Amino acid sequence: MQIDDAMIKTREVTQWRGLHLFHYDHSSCSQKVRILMRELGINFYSHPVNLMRGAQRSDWYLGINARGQVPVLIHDGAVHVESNDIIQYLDQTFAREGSFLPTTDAEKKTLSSLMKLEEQLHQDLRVVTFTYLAPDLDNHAPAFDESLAFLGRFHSALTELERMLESKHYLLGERITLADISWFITLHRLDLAGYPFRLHQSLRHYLSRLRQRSAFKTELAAGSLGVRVGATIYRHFTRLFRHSLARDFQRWHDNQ
Ligand SMILES: N[C@@H](CCC(=O)N[C@@H](CS)C(=O)NCC(=O)O)C(=O)O
Repeated sequence: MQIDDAMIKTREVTQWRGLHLFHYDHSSCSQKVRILMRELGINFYSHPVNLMRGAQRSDWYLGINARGQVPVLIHDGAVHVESNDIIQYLDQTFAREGSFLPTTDAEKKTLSSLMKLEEQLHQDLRVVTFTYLAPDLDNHAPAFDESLAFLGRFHSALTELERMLESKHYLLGERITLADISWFITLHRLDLAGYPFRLHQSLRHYLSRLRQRSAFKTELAAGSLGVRVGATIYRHFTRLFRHSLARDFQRWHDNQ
């Protein structure tokens, strides 16, 4: 989605030429954009926004994106937000051969509903992230829902994805598309958090296949080593002594 020029208060960015990305290493929405940029070999000026230090709430940044979120793409002075829109825009604008857009009308419709579903589950993914994977240093995580309804929403979405993958390699068929790029980090994080992927075997194999692709593999290995090691220790500590997604999932399941 392109932000209306009149809404941009930090006027200097409207003069910027080329491609600029405001992003954060560990933001799922930023990760999907970086994966596509790697896949398409797109170079960009990088503007890291440290979400753990609240940099997204500076006046300067709010003057670009009043929502105070990453990612933001600036292309020749035009400001774009919403990660799923950004990846579509990038593909439409920069992919020569090797586009990740679907071709048929039926596939385009499915892409749009898959992206909508991924976006709808974004708040639930934040709950998963800050409950099972990372400390909420900036105090901006959504509240934990004791009813565990978020796990039910993931279960029905993953059951749907599993059904789509039973007869295909990728969500829309035999060719990788933006649908796979959009969903990958959500699935990867659920896996890291301990979601029971044994219930979705096709999805488990699909995830391993995607992780083998160079652009995806590089993204997963990116970010500072200190943060990645710290997150791994935190994740195991949390699982042992505080919250376990596998145990919570079982609790949710038993209550159905
Ligand atoms: N629907 C938006 C969601 C963007 C979003 O929630 N970004 C998170 C990081 S993944 C963020 O900037 N959070 C900072 C905050 O909420 O303070 C998109 O897909 O781009």
